[in-house]
Amino acid sequence: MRLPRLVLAIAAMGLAFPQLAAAHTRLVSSSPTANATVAAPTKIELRFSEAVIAATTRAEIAMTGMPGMGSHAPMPITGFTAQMGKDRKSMTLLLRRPLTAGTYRVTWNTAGADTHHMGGNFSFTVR
Ligand SMILES: [Cu+2]
Repeated sequence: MRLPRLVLAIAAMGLAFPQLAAAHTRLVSSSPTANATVAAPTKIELRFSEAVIAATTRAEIAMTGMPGMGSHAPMPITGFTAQMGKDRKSMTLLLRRPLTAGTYRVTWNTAGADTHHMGGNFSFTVR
C-alpha cells in the first residue's frame, strides 16, 4: 500500500512544480555535428528537443582557431541570417560565404514552452 501513495505524492509534486515535469530545451543535434571536421559549410543547423519561442532564439558564430594559430581570441562571424524551422524545433544559420578553414564555436540561447532561457555551445572544425 505504500507504493500507490508514493506515486500520488510524485504526481502531486508534478502539479505543484510543473517545471520539474517539463523538460528544459536541449540541443539534440546539429549540422555540422559537435566536434566534427567538415568541408566548408554554407549553413549550420541546430535542432532542439522541443518547439522554441523564435523571439528568444539567438545564435552566435565565432572563429576560435585557424591554420597556423591553433586557438585565438574568438572572432565573431557576422555574415549570416537565421531562419526558424516550420516546426519551431530547429534554426538554420545561412552563411553568406562558406566558412574558411579553422575552428568555430556556435553559441545558442533559446526558451521553450516553460519560457526558461537555456543555452549552450558546440564547436567544429572546417578543413
Ligand atoms: Cu524551465
